[in-house]
Parts: sequence; structure tokens; C-alpha cells
Amino acid sequence: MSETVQDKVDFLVVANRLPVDRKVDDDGNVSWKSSPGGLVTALEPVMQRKGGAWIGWHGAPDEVVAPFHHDGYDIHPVPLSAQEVEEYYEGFANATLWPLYHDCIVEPVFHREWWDAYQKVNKRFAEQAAEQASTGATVWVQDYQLNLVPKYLREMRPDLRIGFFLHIPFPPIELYSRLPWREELVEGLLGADLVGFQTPGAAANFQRLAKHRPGVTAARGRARTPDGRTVVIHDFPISIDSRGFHELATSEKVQAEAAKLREDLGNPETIIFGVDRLDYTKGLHQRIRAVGELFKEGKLDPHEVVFLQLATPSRERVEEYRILRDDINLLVGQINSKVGTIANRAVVYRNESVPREVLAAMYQVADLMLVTPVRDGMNLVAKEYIACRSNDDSALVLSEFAGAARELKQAYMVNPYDIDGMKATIMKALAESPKVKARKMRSMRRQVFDKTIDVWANSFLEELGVA
Ligand code: GDG
Repeated sequence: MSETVQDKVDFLVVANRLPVDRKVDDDGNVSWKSSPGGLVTALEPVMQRKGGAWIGWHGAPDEVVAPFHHDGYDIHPVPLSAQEVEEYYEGFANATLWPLYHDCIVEPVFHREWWDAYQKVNKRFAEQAAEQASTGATVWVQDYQLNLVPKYLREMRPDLRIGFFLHIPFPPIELYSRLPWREELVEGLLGADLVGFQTPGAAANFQRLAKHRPGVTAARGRARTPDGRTVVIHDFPISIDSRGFHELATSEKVQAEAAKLREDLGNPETIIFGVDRLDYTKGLHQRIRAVGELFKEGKLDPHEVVFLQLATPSRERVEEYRILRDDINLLVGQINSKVGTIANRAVVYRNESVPREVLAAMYQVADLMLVTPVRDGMNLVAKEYIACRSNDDSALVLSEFAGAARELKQAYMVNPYDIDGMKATIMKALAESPKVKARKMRSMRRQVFDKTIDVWANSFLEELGVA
């Protein structure tokens, strides 16, 4: 494969962020490292296999970065001004669409200037894709930040095959209808040949909306547009590189890391673990409260049990995220001041991002995994835990509001809003017989190793007619 950037390519991924973050060392040398996050974890192996180009923002405002080759594919950084980051990304994407699409857990904010910026930036991404795509190329557009790209791109390049995948939930019409620009966004997606969702429910919600557009008919996963095109609407539950995660977790390096971690945590009998981006959709508050109460009530003994919670910093310039960060710090402080000692902290809370090896070690030592979002498109963490944990004496507590709940049916299901119910389920999972736990783990392992990220990507691309 060529090491230089190609003029035109047959396969492109268009996503808000590039899969890499820039690192500058003390001598000023620049290198690019994989950035954490669900979308990157999922798509990186696909790009490494297929080659082509990834179009996305490089993370630094007001800066133009030249294209470069990375890990078998080309990277085309799209520039964004500081104002565009504020209005398109932090504003429209993360303070309007993100809360709206996650059941309005926090109130979505509607600003006309944000909408203007969103359109402008979406056009820029579409232009960049149009420029890089060879005749008849496949362009796979990702996620809610780029809802309008399929329409713009089709106008510029009708020869392309255009797929769109939404990584987050798609809300019911009753919530979606609040959006002042609801028609334009539906039109945006209908520019694609295939629109993919995490769950059948999300696909059905979109189909119902599409049907309301003048001149559009939609039924059984297909919409006919007024210009005579067919748009396929379908669910494609995303997954992970299960083997890759398993190999990493069982590697000598990660095993050594896991032993050290266990030691650092004071060699407790039981380790309960949670890892999430620090986001209000992830149910951190409810989860930490539930575990905190179990400690306070003496049902969990801080000499025997440690709850390790890793919260990766996220969207720190958006107000709701700053509020959340402070709330969680406070909550953890309150719990630890009431239970546990300096030597035995009941809740070990780390608000940082760790290398993938360290994360794999955390999965390895976790006897009980808590994945309790109040709403989540899929949730890869749940699947990663299953892939990494080779010990059958393990248990996954999973929110019924995560897309993953449709597949990981053997998990201990919870409604995260029901704190007492969650507490009871945590205790049940901890007390479960090894035989039952092993049966559940084996069944979920089959699921996670059968339905991998390759299966996801291939089924999407096959439906798009390009696999
Ligand atoms: C969106 C949707 C959907 C986290 N902390 C660290 C780290 N991570 C990695 C995890 C996992 C990923 O980030 C998080 O993925 P999730 O799926 O849990 O959540 P979102 O970021 O919200 O992702 C979600 C996903 O897109 C894919 O479609 O499942 O529903 O919201 O891979 O391992 N990785 C490393 N260090 C960390 O500190 N290395």
C-alpha cells in the first residue's frame, strides 16, 4: 500500500473527528495517536483493512493541517475556526442534537446562529469528500454532527454511493418534532442510499418521520424520494474487534498491568468497575449513588470491595458537562468521607483517559462490571468487558436503555432510574452461583465473538452494495 496521500480514493469515511490526536513532545516532534471514543474504536479496524481516506477535524481550532498517511489510510484534516467549534460542535451538535436524540435528558438548546454554523461546516465536509472521492466511490458518513452531509454530497456528486450511520439513538417523533430544523435534517439523511441505526426502534422512528415528508413514501425499511431514489433504512448494531481486545487483555503486558492494578487497589476480594466518557447520558450519578448507598448500608464492605470508576474527560467546554464533573466529584467525596478509610477508599474515582492497555487491565480485574446509561445508542464498553474477561466468574450489570441490551440478553438488566432496583441487582449479581455466572458469560461471549466489528461493517457495506 502506498505511503503517500492519494489524489482520489474509492472508499471514504467522513466523521466529525479524525481517529487520531496530535501529540507534540518536548522537542517539538509531532506524532499522531489513536484517540479514545466509541466511533474510533469501531471504525479504525475497518479503515486499516480497507484503506482509503478518513475526512475529519483534527481537534485544533483555527489551524490548517496538511493531509497525511497513517496506519494504511489517508487522513484529510478539515479546518474549523474557534467560532465554528463553539457553534457547530459544542453548540448545535452537542447542546442541541445530543440531548434531543438522548430523550431530552437535559434540555436541548436551540440557537439560529448554531444552525447556520452547522450548515456551513456540513457543507465543508461534503466539499472535501466530493474532492477526494473517485468516480462511483463509496462515502460512509458518520453520526449526528454530519446529518446534512448526505444531501449536500449527493447534490455535488450524484455518482457516489452514500451511506450514513447514526451512532446514537434516534428519538421518537414526539421529541424530534421540537427541533425547529426538523425537515432539513430529515432531508439531509434522505440524501444517502442507506441510513443505518443501532436498533430497529431507532430505524422505525426515522422511517415514521421520513413518511411525513411531502412526496416521500416509506414502508418496511425503504423510503422512495420525490426524485425517484430508494433509501434503505435499517438497523446495524455496532460491535468491537473482539479478538483484538481479547488478545490484548490476555497479553503478558496487560496481565502484569492487571496484577499491579489489583495491588494498587489493595488486593480487594471484589472489584466493581465502571468506565465511561464523563457524559450525562451514561448514568454515572445513579450508579455511584447506588454503590455508595450499598457501602453506607454495610451491604458492601470497603475492606473487601472496591468500586473503581474511570470517567474519561469529555466536551469540557459545554456547560452541562462541567456541571456534571463537579457533581460527580462532590458525590464521590461525600461517599468516601462516610465509608472507607484513607487506606481503603470505597470508591476509587479517576477522571482521566488511560491507554488502551490500562483499560484492558481494568476489564481483566473487574469481577463485576456496571454499565448503566440512561440512554445509549449501543455502548461498546459492555462488549469490551465480555471480550476481555477470560474468567467465567464475572458478571455484567447492564441498563435496559443501552442498545447493547438487545444483544447481551444474559446480562443483569437494570433500569438506572430505579436506584433500589439497581442496588438489589448488584447484590444479586455478586451473590450469584459460579455456575449461573459462567453460563451467562459463555452465552454473551458467543454473541460478542460472533457479531464483531467486521460483521457490522460488512453487513452495512453489503447492503450499500459495495462489500
Ligand atoms: C458513541 C455512542 C456507541 C473510554 N475511556 C477510555 C477509552 N474509552 C473507550 C471505550 C469504548 C469507547 O471509548 C466508548 O464507547 P461507548 O460505546 O461506550 O460510548 P460513546 O463514546 O458515547 O460512543 C455509543 C458508540 O458511539 C459506537 O457506535 O456504542 O452508544 O454514544 O471503546 O473503551 N479508551 C481508552 N482510554 C480511556 O480512558 N483507551
